[in-house]
Amino acid sequence: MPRTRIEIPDEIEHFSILDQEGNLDSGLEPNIADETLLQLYHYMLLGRRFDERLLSLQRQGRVGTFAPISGQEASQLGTAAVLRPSDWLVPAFRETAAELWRGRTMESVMLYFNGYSEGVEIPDERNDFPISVPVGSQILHAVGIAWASQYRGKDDVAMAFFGDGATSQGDFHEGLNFAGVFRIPVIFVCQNNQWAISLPRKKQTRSETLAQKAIAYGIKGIQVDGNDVLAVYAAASEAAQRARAGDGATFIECVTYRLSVHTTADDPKRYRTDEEVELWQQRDPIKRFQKYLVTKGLLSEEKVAAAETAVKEEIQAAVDRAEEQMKNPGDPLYMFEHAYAQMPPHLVEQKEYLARALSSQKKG
Ligand SMILES: Cc1ncc(C[n+]2csc(CCOP(=O)(O)OP(=O)(O)O)c2C)c(N)n1
Ligand SMILES: [Mg+2]
Repeated sequence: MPRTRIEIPDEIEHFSILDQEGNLDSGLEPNIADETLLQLYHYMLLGRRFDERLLSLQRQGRVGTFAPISGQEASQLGTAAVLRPSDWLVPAFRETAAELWRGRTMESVMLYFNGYSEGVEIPDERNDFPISVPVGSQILHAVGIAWASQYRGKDDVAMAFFGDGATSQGDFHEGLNFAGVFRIPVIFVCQNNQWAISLPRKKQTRSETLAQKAIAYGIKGIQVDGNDVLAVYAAASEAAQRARAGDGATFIECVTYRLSVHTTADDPKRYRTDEEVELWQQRDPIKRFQKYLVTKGLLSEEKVAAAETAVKEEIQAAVDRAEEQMKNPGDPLYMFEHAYAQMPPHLVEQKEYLARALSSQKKG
C-alpha cells in the first residue's frame, strides 16, 4: 500500500490590529461604535485600578487571597464585550474585568475574596456562572450550557475562560471533542498568559501554538494578540456569529501576560526575570488602546486624567460599601442558596441541622 498524505488545515492564523505602540492597521479596523470603544476603555482602566487596590488591601489584611488580572484586561473585555446579556459567561478565577463588564459589582468581588458566600450570588437576570477554581472545569460547564441552549432552539452562546495550564487537563480535551462532534455554540477563550503558576508555557506543551489544538477536534482555532483589544473583539465577534449561525465552536488563544503575581500567595521573582516582565509592560494593553483612542480623537490627556479620577472614586465608594457590609458577619445559612433551583434532600437536611445549631448557639 502506498503512503499517502491526508490534507488537514495545518495553519493557524495570528491576528493583531494594533501594533505594540498602538498604531492601527487601518485595513483591519473593526467597526465598533465610539460609545462601546469608550466603555471598553473605562472597564480596562477600572479592571487595572481595582486590581491594584485589591492588592494593596490584601497586603493590609483587608482582603483575602485573590488572583490579580493586570495585563489581561484586553483579553477579558474584548471577548466579554461581544456577548449579549442572555449569553453565558463562565469565568475561571482570574476574570474580574470580564465579570465587572457583565454587571458584577466590586462589592461582590470583595465579599467573595473575604470569604462571604454573599459574594457568589448572581442576580437572576444575569446569565453568568460564579468563579470556578478547579483548572479546566469551566470548559465542561460552558459546553453543557451551550448544548442546553442549542437543545432549546435558542441562539445564546456560552463563553468559557481558562488559562494555558488548563489545556493540559483532560477536561479540556473532552470538552473540545464534545463541542466539535455536536457543533456546540461555545467560545473557548484561552488566556495564554505564559505561566501556570511557576510552569512556563514552553513546558506546558510541545505544540507551537495552543490554538492548533482546535484542529484535532474539528473546530475553528485562532491565535490573537491578547493585548490588542481590537483584535480580540474582532475574533470574538466572528466566533459569536459562527456559534449563533449553527456553525459550532471556536477556540481563541489570547497571547497575553500576567504582569502581577499568580495569586497573593505567590512570589513570581522566584521563577521569572524582571526583564521578562518589563518586556511585557511595554506591550501594556491599556497604553496601546489609549494611544489608538487619542489618535481617533476620542480621548485626550485631560479626558484620561478625568477617567482616572472617576475610576478612583468609583472604586473608593465600592470599597466603603463593602467594608460597611462586612462589619456584619455573613449569614452561614446563605451558603445553601443560589446553587440549586430545588435543593437536594441531603442539603435540605444539612441546612436544617445548621439552622438548629445556630439558633441553639444564640440561646446559649
Ligand atoms: C484541577 C486543579 N489542579 C490544580 C489547581 C491549582 N492551580 C490553581 S491555578 C493553577 C495554574 C493554572 O494555570 P493557567 O491555566 O495557565 O491559568 P492562570 O493561573 O495562568 O490564569 C493551578 C495548578 C487547581 N486549582 N485545580
Ligand atoms: Mg496561565
